[in-house]
Amino acid sequence: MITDRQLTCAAIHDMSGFGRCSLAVIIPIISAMGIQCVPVPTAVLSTHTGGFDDFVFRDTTDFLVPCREHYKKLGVRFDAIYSGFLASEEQVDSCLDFFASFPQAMHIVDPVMGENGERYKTYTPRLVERMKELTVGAQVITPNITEAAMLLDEPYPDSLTEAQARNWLERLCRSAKSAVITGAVLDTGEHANLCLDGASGEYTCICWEPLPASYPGTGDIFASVMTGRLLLGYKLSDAVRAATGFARRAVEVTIGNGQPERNGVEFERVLRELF
Ligand code: PXL
Repeated sequence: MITDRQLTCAAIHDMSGFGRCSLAVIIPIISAMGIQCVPVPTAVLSTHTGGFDDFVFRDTTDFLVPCREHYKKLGVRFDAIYSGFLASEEQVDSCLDFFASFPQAMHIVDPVMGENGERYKTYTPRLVERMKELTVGAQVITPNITEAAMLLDEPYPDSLTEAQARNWLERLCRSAKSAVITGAVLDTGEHANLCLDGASGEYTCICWEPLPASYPGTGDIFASVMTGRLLLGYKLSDAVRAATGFARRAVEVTIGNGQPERNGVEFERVLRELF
């Protein structure tokens, strides 16, 4: 399955300095999997927005299109384009433009918008509406349960049955080719990552007993490992299983570190497992 050609992934996400989110996590993880990561920052922040006040934020909207034009001119070949946190409505158009410019690449959309039933501080209702457009035609989308509810115009569920979660996946697959829902709380009390491969119809539910802590950036760890595995030729269910396992291991070694949850997951301690 492993190819010897250097795979390349453009990562259209923000660069948040402290707190282990987005590009600060995505670049090392994708690189550890032997894949070249080309970061395309949507914003530069001093920290992520989950639990920090007074963070410094610079929107880089005017950077995205010229950046894409430069790569096109250079003839850079992307095997995947993986998008996440966006800073403005206009960046939805820039991402669509990126996808259209590299049609042979795998388009992975993490529709980063919120967690625990709340929108992130910088996300307006209009930006949430526009994020729905990005999911149309994507190979795989990876909303957490909060984002899945937003995409489907459903109220945030405290818990849901597996049948409901599967129904949500089917509805998400009316826009995207395949869908993953992360961090769902099932009515059994278990937590789950669930996926539906739109092409094969394969449905997978990976459950675990809830852990005593929850960290920002866990979704970025999950989606980066999943993206890497897909690029290495794994089928969706195996990529999701591997990504769930790695994210869980990283969270397990972080629990009990005496740090606030906002400092993020100490994935550096287990990064070598991806090599
Ligand atoms: O991990 C999601 C994320 C990405 N980018 C920024 C964030 C968050 C979550 O809080 O604040 C800036």
